[in-house]
Amino acid sequence: MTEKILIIGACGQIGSELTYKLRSIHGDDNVIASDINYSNLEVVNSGLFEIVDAQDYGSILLCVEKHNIDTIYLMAAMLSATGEKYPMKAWDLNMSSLFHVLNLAKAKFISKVFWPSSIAVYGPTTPKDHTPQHTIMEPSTVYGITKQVGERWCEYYFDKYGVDVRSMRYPGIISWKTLPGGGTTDYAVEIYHKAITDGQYESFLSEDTELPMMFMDDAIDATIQIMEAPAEQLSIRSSYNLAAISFTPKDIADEIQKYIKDFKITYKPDFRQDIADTWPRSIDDSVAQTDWNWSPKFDLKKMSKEMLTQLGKKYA
Ligand code: AKB
Repeated sequence: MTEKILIIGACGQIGSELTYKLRSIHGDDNVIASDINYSNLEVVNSGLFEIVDAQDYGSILLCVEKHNIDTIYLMAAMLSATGEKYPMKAWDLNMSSLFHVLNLAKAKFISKVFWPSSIAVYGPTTPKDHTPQHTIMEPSTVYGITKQVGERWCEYYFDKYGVDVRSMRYPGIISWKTLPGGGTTDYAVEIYHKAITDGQYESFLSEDTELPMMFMDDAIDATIQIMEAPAEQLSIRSSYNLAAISFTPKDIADEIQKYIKDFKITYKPDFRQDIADTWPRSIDDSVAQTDWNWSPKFDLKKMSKEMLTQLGKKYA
């Protein structure tokens, strides 16, 4: 029987591209996109779409039963920067949505779950370079706390109830189709847009702030790879470290200047600098490499070329 997939949070930066990719693999009729509103018309008009409130168990169940869903990708979340403005809202959304989906799997309405964690699970006491899979985790943002607690619950549901939940710790994700919203790593997307539209960018992180990042195509490939991996190959049921590139705002600016000679960058760090300062500079993802053959395809050079080419066409 064909697998039926529901993506919750399909209008967002990663959810939208996951929708397109999963439809190309499983067929349009087998992938249902959903979100709390119609905020991304490209996704809404691209195939089957349902309004689903991730915080309402009944709303998700209704959709699961209507479409005979087997697998849920839970992509709805409040990210690090917005979460600091609305701590209780971030806690409620990030935790209740995860519990609803895990409980649907526990009750056997669905058989498989993907839930993204983040490098935000790490905090100021974590080793900053080549951060290992198992290490100190004392996150200092609400978002990071929800992701760390979420990881513990994923492992608990796997151990106690046999729920097949799979997860990875996304770094900052860079893409050109849909803008991210409310994250600390968002500068690395905005900078390419502003380079094309304004020829300049004011960075909210300082020039030497190095963070782990990844191009969208790699993030989507990783997500699909972990979901297709045989269950017995997965040794981690909390969340896998995942890595591709690490760079600073200055590194991107230098790369952009190779294409746009007079591109100017200025630096005005704001509250997001305090968040970035608690996160790792680089990640050791050797467990993901061993367990499910993870390896990224994009470095900063290749990604910058692709971003500027695609955005150049978009704004032409
Ligand atoms: C954020 O900046 O909050 C996210 C993340 C690293 O999870 N992009």
